[in-house]
Amino acid sequence: MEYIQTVLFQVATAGLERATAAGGLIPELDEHRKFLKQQAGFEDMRVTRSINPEGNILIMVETRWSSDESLVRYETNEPNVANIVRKHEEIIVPDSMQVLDMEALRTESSWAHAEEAIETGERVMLPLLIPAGVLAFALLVIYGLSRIYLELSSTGATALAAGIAGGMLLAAVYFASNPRAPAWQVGGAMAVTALALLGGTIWAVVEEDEAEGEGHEPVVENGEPTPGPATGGETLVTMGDDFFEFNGEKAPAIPITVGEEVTFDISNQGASTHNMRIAGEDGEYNTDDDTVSDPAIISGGDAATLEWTAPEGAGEIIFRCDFHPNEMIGTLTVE
Ligand SMILES: [Cu+2]
Repeated sequence: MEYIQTVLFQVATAGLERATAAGGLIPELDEHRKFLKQQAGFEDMRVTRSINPEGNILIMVETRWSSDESLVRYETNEPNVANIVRKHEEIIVPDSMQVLDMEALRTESSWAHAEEAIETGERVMLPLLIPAGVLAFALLVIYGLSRIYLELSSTGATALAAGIAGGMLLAAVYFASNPRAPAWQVGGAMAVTALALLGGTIWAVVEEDEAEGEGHEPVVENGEPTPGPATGGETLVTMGDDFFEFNGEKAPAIPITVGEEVTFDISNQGASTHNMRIAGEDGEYNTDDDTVSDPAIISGGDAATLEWTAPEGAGEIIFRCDFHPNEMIGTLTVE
């Protein structure tokens, strides 16, 4: 809140010259300003004038104070505007002087207080916002990059990693050699990184969803599993993390006709690396008569084939993923 003392008085037109002359009222009020600036609580002094209908000069001297006490202290001691004006009463229109004490209802300083309150709020918020922002950015980096890598082929992921490393190196060299780089450059680099990462993450998540959707489509028709191509030709086997799937069945038993040549079309729709290894007729893995998918290591999102000839006798032959040999298994039912 602001407190204002207004001293109003009139000077006859004839007295104006004396008022402005050296040693006159107006120079003395200017001098008084220096004294006021040293007083506690003083904020501002304004001298304004106008001509009233009688042709006299109406002068208004305002002094502004930050508190009631500072104004009262000023008024009850000398010098003050009122006693300076009284010393020049020969040029003052008789009985024209009025002294008013006023309280400002709304002032610049109340706006200043509001700003101060906002600043205080910012001071409280900043220590919370900065770590929260850093955490969000770190999570975006971890989640986003992992999603993006999983969606890329191994060559693409290598290229992306090389690109990111090169970009980080360039940025580090630039900011190290320009330690006083303006804030907008640092902020801009971070914003571009965050946007690229966000865009890549959205792309990766959308791609993954589409891949999942495709994976489930051919599995069920009219609510019933479609019979697989039991004899010859191509047999579609999909891989997830960590299971084989055939006709919607996990750890499937795939029917094969005796003596048939089968080509398994393998689609790794998981994120992990898998493969498919069919045991030999002895039912053992890693013996000479195993058959392994081509390639023998199938990255997430990649495809492979496996050509296999069923034995002449009926029976069950097991297959597995070498990377997840316990849970990722299936059976070929030769009949
Ligand atoms: Cu596996």
